[in-house]
Amino acid sequence: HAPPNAPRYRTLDMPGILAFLSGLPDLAARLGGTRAQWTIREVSDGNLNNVFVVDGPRGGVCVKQSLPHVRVDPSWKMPLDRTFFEASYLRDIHPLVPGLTTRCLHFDPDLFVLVVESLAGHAVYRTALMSGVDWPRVVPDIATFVARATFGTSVLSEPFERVFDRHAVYARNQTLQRITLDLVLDDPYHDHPRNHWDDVRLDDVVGRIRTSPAVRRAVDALRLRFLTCPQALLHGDLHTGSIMATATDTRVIDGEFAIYGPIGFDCGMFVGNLVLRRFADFSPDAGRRCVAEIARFWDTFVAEFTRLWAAAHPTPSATSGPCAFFVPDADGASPGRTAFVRAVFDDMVGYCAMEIIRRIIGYAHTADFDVIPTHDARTERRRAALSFACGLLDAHGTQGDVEAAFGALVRE
Ligand code: SR1
Ligand code: MG
Repeated sequence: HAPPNAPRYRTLDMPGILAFLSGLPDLAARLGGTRAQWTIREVSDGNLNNVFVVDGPRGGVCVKQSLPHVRVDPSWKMPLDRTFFEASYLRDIHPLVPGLTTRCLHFDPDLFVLVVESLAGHAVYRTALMSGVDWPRVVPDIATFVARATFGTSVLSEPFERVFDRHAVYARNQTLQRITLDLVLDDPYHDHPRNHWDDVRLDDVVGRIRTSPAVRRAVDALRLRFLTCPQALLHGDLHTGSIMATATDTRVIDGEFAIYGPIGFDCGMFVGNLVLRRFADFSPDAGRRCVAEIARFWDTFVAEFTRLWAAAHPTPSATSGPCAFFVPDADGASPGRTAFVRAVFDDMVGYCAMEIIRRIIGYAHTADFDVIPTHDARTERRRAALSFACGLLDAHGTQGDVEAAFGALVRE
């Protein structure tokens, strides 16, 4: 049934997807051959949408369609506009990170269908990590992605008028912003029917998270920053399931949660998922490797972000650049830049902790712990991850570097 504000909408089945593509000459040419030669398979993996991969003799495409409800819960009704925001996000950031995401090939505003390049041979990074791969390119690639996509959509690189116009577009992405506000930043910190965990042995650590005054202060501040600190265009859901990779190629997908917000939110969600993986990994050097990965992420992010900043504001002139008050001092550093990057670090640490917590006690859990063979061991590792996240929030704002914030992972 078509929602009242989208009269031409219908959910496409597989023959419907093939018919849709055959009516688009550019996409049909990309696939090659005739419609009878195309193959289609459903690859829906996330919580929200239908996703299909279509292959033809010449190439393949990935087709994503919004549903009028959450895919994994049809009783949870939802507007269709999320693929519009994902298409907009890809069009805005692809020029900034061309090799690190996919190109938007087509968006249909009646059917809310988005078509992107297909990533043949790539694996969902979370699944790859669970199978034990070690792909050293992914972490620095994601750091580079975040640095370039956020810097390039901020007032640090563009006139504020253009940034504010774009911000106004994504400010309409309220359905998914509400999901993040509720599911990531709010529900886990009080009783809510969407929360769930399957072992009462987690109750005490959940109680600790909810009653610690320092944790409550940090959570309140981070929730407020999410809504009041529109530093740059964020991916908004940058967990390891939003990354497709091979050993040598990394692509960020699924930008439907795109919004303006604090840059450390994207950093923290990614790092939080690395930490979740660490707690599910029993290999003896898992902690050391995780701390090294987080350090590599942060160092690469800072190097790229400050390189872009210095290149955009090369001289200490009061009138140059889109945002002249961010010029460096004569020695090339900048007190403003140092403070900005430090705030991104604090946000990264805080949102990392909130991502860990919501993935264990909130609505949307991740598969990371499923590889652990026994229920007792799964509970013990979840408990350890929650305690670690609680510690991050307890000390929030006092950890000056990766070692101070995450060093305990070596011992966990
Ligand atoms: C109802 S949506 C639940 C979660 O799935 C998405 O991938 C986001 O992470 C969201 O929080
Ligand atoms: Mg997703």
